[in-house]
Formats: sequence, C-alpha cells, structure tokens
Amino acid sequence: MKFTPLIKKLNTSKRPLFAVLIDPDKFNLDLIRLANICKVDCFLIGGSVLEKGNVNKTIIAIKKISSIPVVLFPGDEKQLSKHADGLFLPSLLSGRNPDYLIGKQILMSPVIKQMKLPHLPMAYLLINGNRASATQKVTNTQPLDAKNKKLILHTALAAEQLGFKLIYLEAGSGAKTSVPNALVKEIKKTVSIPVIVGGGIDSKAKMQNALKSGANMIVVGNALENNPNLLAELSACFTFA
Ligand code: 1GP
Repeated sequence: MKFTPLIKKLNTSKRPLFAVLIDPDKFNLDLIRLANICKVDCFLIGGSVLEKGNVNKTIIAIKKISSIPVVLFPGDEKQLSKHADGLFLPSLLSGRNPDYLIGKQILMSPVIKQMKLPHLPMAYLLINGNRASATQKVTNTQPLDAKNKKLILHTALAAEQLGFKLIYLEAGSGAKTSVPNALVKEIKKTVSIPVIVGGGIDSKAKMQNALKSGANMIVVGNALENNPNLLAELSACFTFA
C-alpha cells in the first residue's frame, strides 16, 4: 500500500511534494507517461463536478502504466474508487454549507469503510483567487478573503484542534491569483500539520514562487490539462531527494 509512505514523506520531507491533479473528465494518458519521467510524487484524482469521466476507469488506466501513488481528492460522494491508494477526505471549512462540511462525508462513510480506503481527514479552505471558482459555484459557498488573515489562521488552527491531519489552501482551479506566500508562511507557523497549496500555478515562475512558501505539497491541474509538456519545466523546479 502506497498511501502510508506517501503521508510519511509529506510529513517529513525537506522539500515540498509535487502532486498532479487529474480530472477524469479531461484525462490524458500522455500526461501520466510524462509524469513517470518527471518523478511526480502523487496524482490527485477528482473534480468539482464530474460529467462524463469515470474515476474507476481513470485510476485503472493510470495504474496500468505508472507506479506513482494515486490519491482520491473527491468533489462529492460519487468520486470514490477501491482502486485508489488512498483518500484525502475533505471538509470545506471555509464555507458554511452543511452538505460540504459533513453531509457528503456521511454519504461517503459506508463506502470508504466497505472499500477499506486508507484516508486522511483534510480541512479544505477556499481562498479568494480573484476568479469565481468551480468549487465556489458547486458548493454555493464564499471563499475566504486572503486579506482576512485572522479568520484564515483561526480556521486553520481550529482544523488542527478538531483533528484534521492536513490543510489544503485552495485558490480554485485556474485561479488568477494563487494563495499568497505570506499567508502560507503564517499558517505554517500556526499549525503543525502539513499544508497543501493549489490553484492557479501555471508557469515556472509561479511554481518557483510557490516553492518559497513553505507548503508541504504543491498541486497543479489546469495548466497541465492545457499543456502537458509544461510538466517537465514545473517538476524541474523541485529538488528531488
Ligand atoms: C484545483 O488546486 C487545484 O483544485 C489545482 O488548481 O487547476 O489551477 O492548477 P489548478
């Protein structure tokens, strides 16, 4: 099982991990082949709304050609698969929609148990990325204003106190503005659990900048759907141990 070593690496690695987000609706096997050469740390599988994609089929296709760990990052209860190595189980703590705070998790719980899916509870915080994100629309919640540092820090702190094992700072897929480094740094000083950052990282310069934030994992999705060849350039920004 690849999930436990991945989580250990997330908690102990001196460098941030690199995750590639795969939306099953826009799945491209070429990107997986490139990832094998570029030493990506894991794939995250999910999307806010899945239209035609099939999570199971996507994971099976990935597993046929790659040994990179596959972690579910589900937008809703339908996006679970026993073929994944594990699950980042999100609760949208930035919002006040009970469906995404606990409702979806109740629907997922018997499936997670039946599939025996290794999982980690993840506090999911949507931060304003200056573009209305799919997450915002689907969950019918407002993102946290990046300038409201106190609220964000206290939300992160509450997440750790409640027992969440990860914090995902999400600017939204295709965000104009990524999560500011200063904010990530403050959160890292406030909590001891790993912090994941994603949303709007679509160039080498933005990746180099994000790498200075102290985040434990950096996620890229949209930019690689548009241009898989960008992967080599982005992964070269990481120093691999
Ligand atoms: C979205 O944070 C991820 O959930 C990745 O964002 O698609 O903008 O890379 P991008």
